[in-house]
Amino acid sequence: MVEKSKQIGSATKAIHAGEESLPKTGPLAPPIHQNSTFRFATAEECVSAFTDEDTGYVYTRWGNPTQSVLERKIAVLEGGEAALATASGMAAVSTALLTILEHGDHVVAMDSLYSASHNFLDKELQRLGIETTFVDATHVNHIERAIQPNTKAIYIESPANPTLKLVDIAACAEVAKAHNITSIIDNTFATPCGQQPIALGIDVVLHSMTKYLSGNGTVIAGIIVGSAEFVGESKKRVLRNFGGVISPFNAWLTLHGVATLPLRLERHSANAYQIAVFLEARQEIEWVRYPGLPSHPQHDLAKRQMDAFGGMIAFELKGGVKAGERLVNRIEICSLAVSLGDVRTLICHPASTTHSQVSPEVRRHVGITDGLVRLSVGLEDAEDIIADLDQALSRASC
Ligand code: LCS
Repeated sequence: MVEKSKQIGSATKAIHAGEESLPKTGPLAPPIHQNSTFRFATAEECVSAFTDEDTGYVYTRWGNPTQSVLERKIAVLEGGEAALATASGMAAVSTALLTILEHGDHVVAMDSLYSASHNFLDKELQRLGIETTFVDATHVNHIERAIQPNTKAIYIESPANPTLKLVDIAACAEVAKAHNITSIIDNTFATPCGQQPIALGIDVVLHSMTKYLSGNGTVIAGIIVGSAEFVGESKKRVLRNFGGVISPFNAWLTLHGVATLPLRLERHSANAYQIAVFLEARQEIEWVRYPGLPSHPQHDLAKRQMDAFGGMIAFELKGGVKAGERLVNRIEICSLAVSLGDVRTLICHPASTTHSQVSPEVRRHVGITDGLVRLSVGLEDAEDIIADLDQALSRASC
């Protein structure tokens, strides 16, 4: 019912999708199947599960009932045919790309990406004889211009970590389709409740579920969503053999997190908007980037393609790195931590932490300045986060 109906809202999907497969009588909340292997009554049953996975589970590296509930839930939320959960967001990035690419292939990727994704595309794929051209994907014509006869994938992040740059997703998908290239988007910052890339024409959506999807800072996990054919290939050819599978416990924690995602995202977004407005008015701050602010250079695009602007803000302190250090040393309610999408407000300095693996030249080129501070706005009362930032900014400028 939930899976078939396009009319059903995302809050209902987040709670009920994927759970249709559970027995009608028994535990209400999806239980955890914390086991590595599965027992069969007969040799025929065992052979049949090996050859046709729809007939049963064999071994948790191949799949697990708890994982399946989570995968159906996210596939329905993203509007994709199927999903494959992975051990981390990076396992989702590498698995999706390795499903498509072979020695001699080429990728066009956005230049502003999460650092490990950038490194994977730049360094690790190069070791396998796969070249990546990085472009400023905020102009989709740059993507098209970089396409070569051997280009097999276009890879973007929107909003990008931590610059909050956006890509015109529908235009990017159109370019990919015109050239018969697989388009992949990392939708971690927006979440399926804030942006629906598959409806905009993208082939493959992936997430670090470590962030908003699980939401409580308890899990490392990832997921790939796409056609049943793509997801099947990812599972059989890559994930099963490379081994980066999700644990049942992390799948279970995540699927209970996802149930509250629509509600959480509303609050993350409402809080972030208030805080972005507050920051923009502060004299200690050079600029603020938030897709929901009219000052965001791509605000019109954000309004067109996003249903919620999310909880991520970037801002530049006038005093650069030193002012940033003073600010993070003075916060009391916000936490100095990497990661994002947590119920708690997290603050970090990407140039010295999350993006320190990216070269200073690339950081400068994509706009990760030394004074850029990233704020992952949590679910506390907005007034309390603002009061904390207010006291920290006032004391940091002394
Ligand atoms: N994609 C994006 C957009 C991310 O922000 C991250 C992690 C990943 C993929 C990788 O996911 P993971 O393997 O960690 O689950 N981003 C982090 C960050 O900004 N701070 O710490 C991790």
